[in-house]
Amino acid sequence: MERYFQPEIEQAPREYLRAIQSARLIKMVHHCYEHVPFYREKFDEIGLSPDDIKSIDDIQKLPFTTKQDLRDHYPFGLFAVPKDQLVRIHASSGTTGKQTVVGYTQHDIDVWAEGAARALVAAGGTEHDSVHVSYGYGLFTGGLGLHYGAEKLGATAIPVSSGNTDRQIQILQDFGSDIICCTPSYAMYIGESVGKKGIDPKTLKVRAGIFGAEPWSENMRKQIEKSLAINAYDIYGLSEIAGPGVSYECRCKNGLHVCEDYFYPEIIDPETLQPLPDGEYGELVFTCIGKEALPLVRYRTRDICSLTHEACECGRTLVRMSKPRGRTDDMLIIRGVNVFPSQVEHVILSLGMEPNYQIIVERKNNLDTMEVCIEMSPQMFSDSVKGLEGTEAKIEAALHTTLGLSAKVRLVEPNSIPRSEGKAKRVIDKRKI
Ligand code: DLL
Repeated sequence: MERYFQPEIEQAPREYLRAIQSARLIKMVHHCYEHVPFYREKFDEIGLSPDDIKSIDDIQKLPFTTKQDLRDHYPFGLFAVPKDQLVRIHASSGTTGKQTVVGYTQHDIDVWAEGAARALVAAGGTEHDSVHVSYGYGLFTGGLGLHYGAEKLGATAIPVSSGNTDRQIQILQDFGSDIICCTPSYAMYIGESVGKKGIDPKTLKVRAGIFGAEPWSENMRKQIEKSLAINAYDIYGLSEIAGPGVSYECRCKNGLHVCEDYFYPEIIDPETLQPLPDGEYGELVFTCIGKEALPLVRYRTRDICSLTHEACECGRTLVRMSKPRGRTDDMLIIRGVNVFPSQVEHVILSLGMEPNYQIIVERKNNLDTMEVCIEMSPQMFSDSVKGLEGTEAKIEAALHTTLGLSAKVRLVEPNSIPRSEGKAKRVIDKRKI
């Protein structure tokens, strides 16, 4: 029998969902206008009164919000509640070292945990299960997101966090975890390590995995499912909107059901900004219709995917988004960490280097690696090897501080990085996922 965490929403008739969305959108637009000066100005600029929004069909009258808007109002400028009403803050990396800061009231945490709990149940989870969470705990939303989802479901959360793969496997064996949550690349690595240790994955109790935070392919799904003897499900989210659980796969593994009672999705053409119909790929846009602290209006995610309202065999009526196919900007996701080439550039320039560099990303033994090749100036070229190694180490340390990720730095000969007449090709992504 199919199980749902909130059948009254997940299986709701479409008209009922639309009624909820309309009521919540109206409330949210007033909330934004009254409490966020940024939105008040934006609405005034285009002559829009909150009263002009009478149903969800009016959503296209609203202006868009971008990551740049969040940066311009760093850290708390777009919050719609006083800071003492926040119960949690998270952040994700941004350009030039500045993070995108997001805040949650208790209500917002509950909403987010509901999304994550829906995802766990859609992956076959129950309140009797132990949920091994290997997403990082910290400002990143992965760890705490699934953790609160597991607790909301009444399951047992095991907050292992990421890293120390031997220990992960030991805990899987000893605690008899039923569900594992981590990035798909880390799941590949754990699976491979299980094999190398000569452990038969069928002897592990774990039966399902919930993987997201970065794009992954059907091929990776097959490999993970085989190496860990589990069913692998996708989960999507972004800190600006909530964290993991904005959308999730069900047993059909054919698109991710969006929690559209809280996060209303649209697909737009990123050039014309016009809405696109079901089935067409474009940029995913979300409007938070049930959040208090950071109720973003038509937030441009930069993720490319499509939507479908076709009925799903699992019985859920919630709209499905396709697995994200890529991004419209240059953000890279390396071992689950968001990296913008401009962050790398900022570090290089701040250390007095020339902006001639190339970032090479590869996947070795299922782990992402990042190498930054930087051209030396002709003067540096005559430096001693020891001096150059010292410079490389200094840049590596600065990159680690800014990105929260280790990268290998290699100083290369002057004029050895190809010049471009158009946009510079800063990134060579050799990963095949
Ligand atoms: O990655 C939240 C998350 C944690 C999702 C754990 C799933 C599991 P951010 O760090 O803000 O939040 O990064 C958000 O990651 O805009 C996508 O580009 C990418 N992303 C997240 N989930 C998926 C996925 C978390 N399932 C950005 N497939 C998003 C492809 C994903 N890309």
